[in-house]
Amino acid sequence: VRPRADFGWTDYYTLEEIYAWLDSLVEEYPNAVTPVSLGRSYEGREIRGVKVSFRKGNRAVILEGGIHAREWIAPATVTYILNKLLTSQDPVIADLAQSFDYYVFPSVNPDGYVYSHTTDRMWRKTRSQGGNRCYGADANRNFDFHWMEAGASSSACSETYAGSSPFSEVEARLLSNFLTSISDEFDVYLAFHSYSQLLMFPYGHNSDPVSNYDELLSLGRRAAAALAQNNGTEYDVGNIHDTIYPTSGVSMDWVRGVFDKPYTFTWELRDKGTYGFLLPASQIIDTAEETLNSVVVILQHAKEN
Ligand code: ING
Ligand code: ZN
Repeated sequence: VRPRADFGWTDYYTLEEIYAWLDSLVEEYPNAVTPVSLGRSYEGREIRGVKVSFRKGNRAVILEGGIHAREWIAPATVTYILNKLLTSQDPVIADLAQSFDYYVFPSVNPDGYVYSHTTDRMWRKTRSQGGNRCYGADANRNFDFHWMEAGASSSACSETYAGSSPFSEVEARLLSNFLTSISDEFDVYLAFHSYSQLLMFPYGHNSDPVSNYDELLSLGRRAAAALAQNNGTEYDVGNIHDTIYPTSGVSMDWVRGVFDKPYTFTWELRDKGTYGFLLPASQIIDTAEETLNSVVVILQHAKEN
């Protein structure tokens, strides 16, 4: 485990290193950062995160990373944003850090993340025992909202295996239980994937516009414009169904569909296929920094509305 001093987003970190870093935040910011655990994964690892709260009475924002194991830029970006919330001297970011509480989960599929480090770099799913000697389900097809209606597979060996039933995967179930327990607290849900450079909002199961479609589209476009400012990185913006492909049982749609949360977005981070899931570590900081710019636009809007 590299020491805290070496946690500088110049490399991808192991689960152990990310968790050690979370511990260091709790130590360094005892009045603002508290540890949160969703419970234990299929293989018994804790699914850990932190709550950041500088003020009483704030509404909350959720950051979800790593539901897909091989998308290493997602936990890297989520931890980068978390760090900036705690350390940034930029008055806009410092204000947003004070104005919301944050529940931050860098790696909600820890078994898969570890497996992608130790055994199979291209692993996506959980590591539960499926059928046909295949392992794992797609935790981002396993949520109980229009489960298995579109873009999900009932074959245990498929990369998009939806699981044997909604919330069959303990990781998805624990995340949903936690979100349910704090559902009165939050209005913003931000999930991070890679790759394709897309910024998406609900839904995936059909293309019917959500009630605030126009607001989300224009907000998403403004966020993408802010993202592009640093490095010219171009994102497409729209609902899941029309922007990437039909899907169902994904975490964001469950949050929107069950709790009607107004501001739910999913990023497909860099790149557009040159490196794909194997995005070089030398791109982490630029990716995370430009992404933060888009997050800021969304949070400022949420704050004002
Ligand atoms: N793509 C996402 C997937 O789960 C996605 C796209 C994310 C769709 C969130 C819907 C919601 O298939 C990757 N690369 O994982
Ligand atoms: Zn993904």
